[in-house]
Amino acid sequence: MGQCRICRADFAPFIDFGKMPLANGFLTAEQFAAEYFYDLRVGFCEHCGMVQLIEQPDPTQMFHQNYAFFSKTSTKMATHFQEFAEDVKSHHLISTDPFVVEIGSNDGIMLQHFAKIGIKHLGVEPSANVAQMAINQGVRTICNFFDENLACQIVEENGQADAILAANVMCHIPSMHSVVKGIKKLLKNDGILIFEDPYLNDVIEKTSYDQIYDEHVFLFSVSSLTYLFNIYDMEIIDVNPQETHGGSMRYTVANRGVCNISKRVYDHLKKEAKLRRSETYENFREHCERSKRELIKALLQIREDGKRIVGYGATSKSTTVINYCGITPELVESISDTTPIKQGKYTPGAHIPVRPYEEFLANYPDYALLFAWNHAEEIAAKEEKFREAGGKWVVYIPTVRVMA
Ligand code: DWN
Ligand code: SAH
Repeated sequence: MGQCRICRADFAPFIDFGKMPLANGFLTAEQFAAEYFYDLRVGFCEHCGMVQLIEQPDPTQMFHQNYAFFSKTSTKMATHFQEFAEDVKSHHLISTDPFVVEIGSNDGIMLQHFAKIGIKHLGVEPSANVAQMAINQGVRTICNFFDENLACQIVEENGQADAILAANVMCHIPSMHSVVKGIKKLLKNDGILIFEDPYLNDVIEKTSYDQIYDEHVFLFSVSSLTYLFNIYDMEIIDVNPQETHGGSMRYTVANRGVCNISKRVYDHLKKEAKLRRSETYENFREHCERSKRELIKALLQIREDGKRIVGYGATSKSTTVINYCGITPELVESISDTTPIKQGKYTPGAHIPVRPYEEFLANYPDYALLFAWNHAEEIAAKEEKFREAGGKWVVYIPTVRVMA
């Protein structure tokens, strides 16, 4: 049993992925013996509708000076955040000297577009290595976890914000009440909060269970967030589905009564009726189990045929897939990744070697298992030569299949 982080009601898990290591806990052979594991179980709170982990490692174990994810590793995401910033600049910064705060600003992928034209801005980023990268590029960044206390400190030092932005971070923060209280204090009365996160309905429809890992403590929906913001006299005034990260939702939130509510919000609330029924999650569990069986069967068959498989992208998501499905280095010999901090290390739990991308190019495997499936378009364009050389892709979202 768990207690809902939003409404305090008790709720039961609907799926248990078993013992899991930290999704970004890439490690050296010397660190294997002391590796940390927790139980990855997910539940649905029938009272407020929030889908969440039962147990989550302490945030300081996940976000620190050696954080392994750098946002700028995807060129498509760089374009996405440039467009996000343009949209904010042209529609939401109406005061003469606006102030923009971004929570979870990582390497500055979005805030750089405000910094370079001299807009007053501040990033809040607890992982010191990625924060430093942003600072080096002229993005003002405070290295800390966003919460109510930090929000008060920011207001004292900088004044209130016109816009608070957050991408793929709100769902990472267990203490949501402190976060929303902080946002409420930090935002001007007519200010705007715009954030996006993986969308629960996409995860359910695509069986993208790999969006579930330690860092993602919540899977948000319009309904569950409506419940949360309502407590603080705030309302979702618009929602915009995004294709990023396999299906996300961008939420625009304001203090109650300040803006009109878009029809899209009501439409989504209606569409989400099935997300409030527990059988949706029972079905999801069955789909996960089937995906696991089919993926292992496909990989075993390829190996029995004497062919080589290399993973593509040592993503956080892959930690759930690898450990839940029981993928070993005998099945997937290594994983190619462009991030220097991951290269030369081993994947969490299963200890598959992570190798530089150049090795993939120099020695194509027969099959590449697409762990970075959310970047499929960008990767397919880049890897045309692999396909021409006879290389095949194994994909598992939304269903397991091999693509020539
Ligand atoms: O929510 C989160 C999202 C935004 O980013 C975080 N909790 C952590 C992280 O999740 P992820 O690791 O699953 O994100 P990505 O963007 O799917 O990771 C892509 C990985 O693949 C990176 O390690 C870089 C690598 N990569 C690659 O080797 N070649 C990526 C691309 C596009 C490539 O061409
Ligand atoms: N916004 C970026 C990064 C997402 S990864 C993008 O979309 O690509 C999640 C980021 O949130 C990490 O950089 C992590 O260090 C940061 N983070 C985690 N908890 C946080 C908190 N309480 N406050 C601010 N940032 C946090």
